[in-house]
Amino acid sequence: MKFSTSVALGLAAASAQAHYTFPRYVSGGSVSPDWQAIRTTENKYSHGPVTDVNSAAMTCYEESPGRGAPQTINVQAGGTFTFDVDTNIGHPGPLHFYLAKVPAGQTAATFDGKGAVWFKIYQDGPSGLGTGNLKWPSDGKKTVTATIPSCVQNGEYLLRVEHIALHSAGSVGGAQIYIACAQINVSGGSGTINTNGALVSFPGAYKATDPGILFQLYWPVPTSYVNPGPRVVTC
Ligand SMILES: *[C@@H]1O[C@H](CO)[C@@H](O)[C@H](O)[C@H]1NC(C)=O
Ligand SMILES: [Cu+2]
Repeated sequence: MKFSTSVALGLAAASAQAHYTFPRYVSGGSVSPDWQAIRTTENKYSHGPVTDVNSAAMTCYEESPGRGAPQTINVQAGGTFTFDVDTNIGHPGPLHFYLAKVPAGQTAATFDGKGAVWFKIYQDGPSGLGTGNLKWPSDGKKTVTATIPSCVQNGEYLLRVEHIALHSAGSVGGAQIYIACAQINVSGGSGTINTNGALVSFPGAYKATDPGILFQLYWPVPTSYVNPGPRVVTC
């Protein structure tokens, strides 16, 4: 009895270690404290994923929706924002970044991120398609960096990082989605961005059966990967 309990605990610890969160940002070479400009996520202890794409957790995976984070970080349009991963991107899959402009009368700390407000600014996919040896650009990364498009409008935004782990994605609900939202204030943008037809809601943007979510990672050997969600908005 004792033996099997410790074996079970060991397995649980091993799988929890592969899970991850995005609690910190990197600025000027230093790493921030946890949950300063990034809203505390529900998985801050478990590090576990969202697996229901229709869940309210798909917005920002917040522990306490409505609370906001204490800080909002100034970022230049065309500049970057780096999330520090706890402990690293431990599973294979695509990385996405989305932005949502905070509506007039609200702030990055108060906006709930609901509605068709999100546009995608980055996605990546694997190399090695058709070889049985896929390589995902974010695999094992300790930090992930979003570049804020130079053509955005100035003002406050939520910046949503999303990594979709595909190692168990061959059945519905098997994809593991890791999410966090940073509060940023953008200046220096040209404001010429065109988000027509590219604004989505979370939840709402994805279906459990989207080919990039319900996906056989290992067999049959994948020959293509289609990221879920809208087009990437570029300048
Ligand atoms: C956002 O940036 C603008 C331009 O630098 C600045 O005037 C404004 O005070 C900033 N807002 C916050 C909340 O920091
Ligand atoms: Cu995991």
